[in-house]
Amino acid sequence: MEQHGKDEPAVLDVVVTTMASDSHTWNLVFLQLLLEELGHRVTNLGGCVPDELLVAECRRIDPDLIVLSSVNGHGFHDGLRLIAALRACTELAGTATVIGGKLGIDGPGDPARQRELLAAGFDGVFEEGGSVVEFRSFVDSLPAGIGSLPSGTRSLPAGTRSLPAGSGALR
Ligand code: B12
Repeated sequence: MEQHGKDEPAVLDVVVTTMASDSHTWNLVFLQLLLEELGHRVTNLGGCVPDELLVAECRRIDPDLIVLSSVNGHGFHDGLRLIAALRACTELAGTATVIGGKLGIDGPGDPARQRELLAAGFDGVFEEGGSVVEFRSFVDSLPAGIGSLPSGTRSLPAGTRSLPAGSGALR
C-alpha cells in the first residue's frame, strides 16, 4: 500500500467501463480525463464490455474503485445484472462500485431507480452531468489501497454509503 503525507490525496486505481449493451465511448473518455486530472490511475475498458470480461478484468486489476457508465437507456437493467455478478465474486464483494450516466429513458433523478441500484449493492448512483460534483466528493472520500486488501477486511470510509442532496450515493 502506498504511503501518503497528511495533505497528500490518495492515488486510486480505478476501472472505468460501460456495459455489454452500450457502445457510447465519450462518456468514458470524459470520466477517464476527470479521474486522471484528479491524480488517479485509470484503466478504461471501453464500450460494449461483456459481463464475463468486465468481471475478469476487475479481478485481475483489483481496483480501489469501479465506475460503470451507461447512456443508452439500458443502464438500470445492465447495472442490476452487473452488480450482482461483481458482488458474487469474493475478491470484488467489497470493492467501491458506482454507476452513472443516463440510466433510463425517462430522464435523470428517479429516486426509486436510485434506491433500487443502491439496494442491489452500488455504493453510489450519479445520473447525468450535474452529478459530477457529488461524484468528485465521493472519489475524494476513498482511501487508496482498499482494493488490494483481502476480501472481508475492506470497508468504505464512514459516510460513503450516503445520499447527498441531488445524488444517489448512500450515507
Ligand atoms: C454520439 C452518440 C451516439 C454514437 C456513439 C459513438 C461513440 N463512439 O460514443 C452512436 C451513433 C454509436 C450512438 C448510438 C446509439 N445511441 Co446515442 N447518442 C450520442 C449522443 C448524440 C452524444 C453522446 C456523447 O458522446 N456525449 C458526450 C459525453 C461526454 O456526454 P454523456 O455521454 O452524456 O456523458 C455525460 C454525463 O452523462 C455524465 N456521465 C456519464 N456517465 C457517467 C458516470 C458517472 C459515474 C458520472 C458521475 C457521470 C457520468 O458525464 C458526462 C459528462 O457530463 C447522445 C445525445 C446527447 N446529446 O447526449 C445520444 C444518446 C446517448 N444516444 C441514444 C440512443 C437511444 C442511442 C441508440 C440506442 C440509437 C439507436 N436506436 O441505435 C444507439 C445505442 C448504441 C448502443 N449499443 O449503445 C440516446 C439515449 C436515450 C436515453 N438514455 O434516454 C441519446 C441520449 C440520444 C437521445 N436524446 O435520444 N449514439
